[in-house]
Amino acid sequence: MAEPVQTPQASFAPRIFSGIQPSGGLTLGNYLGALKRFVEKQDEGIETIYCMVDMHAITVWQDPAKLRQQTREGAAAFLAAGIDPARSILFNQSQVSAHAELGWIFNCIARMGWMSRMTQFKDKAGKNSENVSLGLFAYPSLMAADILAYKATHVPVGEDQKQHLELTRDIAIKFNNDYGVNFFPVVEPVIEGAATRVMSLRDGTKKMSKSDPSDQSRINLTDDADTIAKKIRKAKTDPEPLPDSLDGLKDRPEARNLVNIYAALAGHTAEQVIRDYAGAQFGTFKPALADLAVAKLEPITLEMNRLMQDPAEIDRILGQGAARAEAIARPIVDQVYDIVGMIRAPRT
Ligand code: AQP
Repeated sequence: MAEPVQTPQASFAPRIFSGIQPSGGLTLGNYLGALKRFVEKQDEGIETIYCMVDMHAITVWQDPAKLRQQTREGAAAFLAAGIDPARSILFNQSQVSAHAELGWIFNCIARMGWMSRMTQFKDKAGKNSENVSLGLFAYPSLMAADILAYKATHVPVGEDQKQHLELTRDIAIKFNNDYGVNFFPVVEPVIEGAATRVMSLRDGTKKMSKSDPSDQSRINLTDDADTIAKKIRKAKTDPEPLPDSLDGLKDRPEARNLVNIYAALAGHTAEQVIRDYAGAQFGTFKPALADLAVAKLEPITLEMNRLMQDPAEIDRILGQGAARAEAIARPIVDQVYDIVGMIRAPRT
């Protein structure tokens, strides 16, 4: 094994990568924790690469026709939220084989012990860990490949992905050390905003998730105005009015969640929301939140519906994005093969 080397981060040009699984319809959690911030990043003068990670989605069973529909719908959500395919690269993961190829190399870098500590695997596998797919266990190493196939330096994500990004850093460092190279950057997670972890509307201790069996637990980006308002009205809360400081929300996870959602949608801090609504009952706060949610989400939903009328156009955008992504990732993965010692002979 070669001598360990330090990785000077300054030598890597900044590049942003992030993805969303088409494992269901996108939720308000995906919007506030990821999509909304992806759009903001587009204007920061750094190259932005965004991906519907369909290969991650099949780590749990997906009906093929639904997977295609969800991938297009996810892409439509990116576009409707403001991702401009001329300024950002937008594609679906399986169209760029570099992800799977580098994922395999990283399966040989990551250690079983590292993977066994991943809380998302434990949560998703639950008591059924003997029966879940090997892909679900290896998920974080494919995620590292998604990011590092582009030598991305910054990854905007929700709070739940923090541990996977730490693993991505460990994989990059171990690869660099094992092969005595300064090849991969050590990525920075970018976890920002008032709603980095949007919680279920039925249980303030559980993450809002697209695969939660209860549709009442989440707001889907495809929900119409009435449905959004109803779900917020029925969201679990407690009988107390809102306090006059954030400290007063410490043991009130459901109330804290609604305040965070309001803040993130309004572009305020949670402190500002508490100042504005100190002493308010949920009978006042929930309708205000519902109005705000509808005002922010309805234009996105309408635009998604419009885009979904023309699936061929969505596929065209994803194909173009894939060609641009491939042009970046292919030479990087080819260099990885050279570093690792794979022969790449000319085809005669
Ligand atoms: N509740 C959430 N709050 C804030 N951010 C969230 N994200 C997801 N849920 C929340 C962020 O959205 C991005 C894409 O996530 P993903 O779809 O790839 O996977 P996930 O985190 O496992 O999301 P779900 O909805 O829970 O999917 P399923 O149910 O299929 O597992 C990430 O940046 C994530 O942090």
